[in-house]
Amino acid sequence: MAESHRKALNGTNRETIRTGLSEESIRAAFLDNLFYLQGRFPEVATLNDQYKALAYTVRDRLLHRWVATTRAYQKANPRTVCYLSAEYLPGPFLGNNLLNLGIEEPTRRALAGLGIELDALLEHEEEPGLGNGGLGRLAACFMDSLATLQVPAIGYGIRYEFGIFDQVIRDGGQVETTDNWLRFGNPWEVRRPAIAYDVRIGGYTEQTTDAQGRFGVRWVPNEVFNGIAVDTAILGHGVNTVNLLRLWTAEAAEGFDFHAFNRGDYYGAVVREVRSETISKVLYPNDEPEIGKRLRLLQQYFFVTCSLQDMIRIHRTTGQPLDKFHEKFSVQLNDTHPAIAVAELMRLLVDEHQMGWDAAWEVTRHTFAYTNHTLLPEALEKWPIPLFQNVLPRHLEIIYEINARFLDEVRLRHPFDTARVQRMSIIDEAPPRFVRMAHLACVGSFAINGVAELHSRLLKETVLRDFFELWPEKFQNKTNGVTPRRFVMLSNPGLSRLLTRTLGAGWARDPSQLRVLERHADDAAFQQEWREVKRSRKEALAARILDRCNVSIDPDSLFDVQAKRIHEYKRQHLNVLHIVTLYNRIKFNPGLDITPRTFIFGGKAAPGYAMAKLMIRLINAVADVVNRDPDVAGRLRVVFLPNFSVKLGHGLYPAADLSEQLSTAGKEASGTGNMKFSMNGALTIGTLDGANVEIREEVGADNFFLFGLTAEEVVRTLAEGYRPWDIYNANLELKGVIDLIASGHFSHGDRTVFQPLVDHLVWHDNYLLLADYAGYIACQEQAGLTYRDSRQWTRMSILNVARMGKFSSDRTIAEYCRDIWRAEPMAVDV
Ligand code: Z16
Repeated sequence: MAESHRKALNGTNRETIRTGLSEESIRAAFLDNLFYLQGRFPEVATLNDQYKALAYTVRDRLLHRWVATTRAYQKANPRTVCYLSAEYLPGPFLGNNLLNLGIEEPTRRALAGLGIELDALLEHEEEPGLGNGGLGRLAACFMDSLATLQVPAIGYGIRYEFGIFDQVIRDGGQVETTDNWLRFGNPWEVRRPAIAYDVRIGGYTEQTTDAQGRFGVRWVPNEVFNGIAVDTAILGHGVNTVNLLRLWTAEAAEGFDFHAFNRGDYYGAVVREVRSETISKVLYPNDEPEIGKRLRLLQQYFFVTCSLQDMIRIHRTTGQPLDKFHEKFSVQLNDTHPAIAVAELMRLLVDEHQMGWDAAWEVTRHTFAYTNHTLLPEALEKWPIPLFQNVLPRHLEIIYEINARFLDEVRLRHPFDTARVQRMSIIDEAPPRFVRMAHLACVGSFAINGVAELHSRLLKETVLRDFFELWPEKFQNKTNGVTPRRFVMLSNPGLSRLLTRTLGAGWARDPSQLRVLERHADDAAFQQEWREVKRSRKEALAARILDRCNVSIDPDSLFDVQAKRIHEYKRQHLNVLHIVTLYNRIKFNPGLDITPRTFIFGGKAAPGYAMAKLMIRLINAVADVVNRDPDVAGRLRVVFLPNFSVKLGHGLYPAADLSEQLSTAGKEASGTGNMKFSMNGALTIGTLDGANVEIREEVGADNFFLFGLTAEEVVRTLAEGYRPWDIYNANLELKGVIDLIASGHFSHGDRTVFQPLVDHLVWHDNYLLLADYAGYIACQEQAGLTYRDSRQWTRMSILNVARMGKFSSDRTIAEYCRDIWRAEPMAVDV
């Protein structure tokens, strides 16, 4: 913590019930909050009362830093990063804020003095599940790093009333239930009713003429509602910077529609109010776009217009003219979800602020930068024109104008190349015609980046190739990272203590210092401590699994973990083929000496993705049979941990020995779970995909279990007419595994259950599981043997942690600041 900060907070003149950081101050504040905010006294307080009293106690301690930061920003008027993201997965706040404030120990003691256990309150917190997976969690890591690096930033998004569904496993399959995360209130948010903007929808446009005879356009909407700001403080680690996560919630424009009321339509007015509030009601639970879902388009436009109007308001308080907007703000588009911002900023500047088109375009194209997160063609967002026209008629006109000018540029560069013009157009002419959001994002941005080296290269060679040929200078790579505060310090305090004792405390802000660990990699005493840390996390996870899933697992077995969204390209079913392979080997050879393993899965499937749901069924079905079979007891266990979340991740990453990163090469843009596992000392078994490539480069090929085709080989294999049926017939062990699944062995004799999955594998297998099967099994065998050599395994584990410094999101953010945002750190004093 900055020394000035400690002084200011501990100085007697400043220490109040809302700022003091000592055990006594925290205890007094806790009791005060319990009484005055909850109306409770200790004897009758529920766990939730206690949790909230503590959360308010911690929030108070953030608040004056928040105010100090706002003041400092107002005074210095620094260049500010605005991160536009439809998703954020920040995880629970309490522990992270305690960590970043440096008051976990006094808080623990303060509560213990009242007979309350801090861990029980930490466990009670419900996390905001405002995202689907990697993309939302990346946004949260970026917010953490921006604050820690003291870079002025605002994260803009949507305050979904219901986040990602809760996953329950019933009869082996996924059942979705609503995530009512706000049920008990959210102590971290501050609602700002005064920060509200109009959001218009639908209607038509008409030409206008002003007093000077100039033409303009008026958009006459048929619905208007409001977006209200709801703010959450994001404190950096060991600094005073508190940045803003500003999420928008939708409300009716007036609480009461007098016009309707006068017509006697009171009921209709209330219904309209309810309808407007549905805009921020629920997160779409897909990691791929929902083509043609009107509400999803409304959500995107809703948060984008509120955010841009907010930036314009802030910019006007600086007294600078709007043609300097891009000097104040750099706006990052997190995927294409906010890409409508390109047209919306044009509309705001041209229609609402009377700027000429060319001047407005200069501002716009210097404001935005676009991050792409996928190469999967089905994941590229496009909106049917009839829908778009209906919801955003003015924006469609603006997009046509942007497109016309852009295509002129393409024609100038490539005369006679009409195919290219069609390929690059923002409009896809195939009926009913679509707006291609990635093209809009590319045309309106000064920088375009992928999220790992391989992904950025493939972007330039495949989906965005034409754009790369037109504007090579726009293309960059920014390899993803994760915050070591949440994913090492907070999740793995035992490892953190060992690291700090060995290296000093600097590693969390400067993880390149972890390299010093290399010296200890073969030190027997250090190795012993290392294993004890891992062992304790495995025991804790085993206890949790016994409690939640009623399965007992052996902490001495190899914990082999795959936690991520369920997707065919991520190939959880390849993992299952390995499990069934081992199962068969033991069945055929009961005395077989193999490394005992516990396979742990976690992850949600999109509710409409039938094959992913079938994969969950398969995992649970195999678990059911394997865990009950006495022949394999003590050697194989399989667990599906339901409802994977950031919070569950805290318990999972530190307990893993082996991290499964199995995506078909060329399909996973980056992956970030791969980084969290390795930073906690798990070894990776993986393909040359996404950030795996760079992880392997950093930790060294000897410390990584590599298998599988390369991205180039994948393309070639498919082009040459891939025949999985032949592989199935040529590999007897593989055939045995697939036949066993097909036979109904794992489905109570019912051969139909897994037939779609089996048929798909042997006849199509677009993700090349069968092509990679033999290599994967051999590689797993190697991993199992290595695990038995505990000195070798521990050495590899230590070297992984020592060499993972590159994957701190601080490094990623520093690169964005330098190469894209041109943003500088600005220290805040209190
Ligand atoms: C998402 O989480 C990602 C991509 C996407 O198109 C949509 C969603 Cl919701 C993920 C990528 O799959 C993953 O490889 C990457 O690490 C992550 O975004 C963050 O960049």
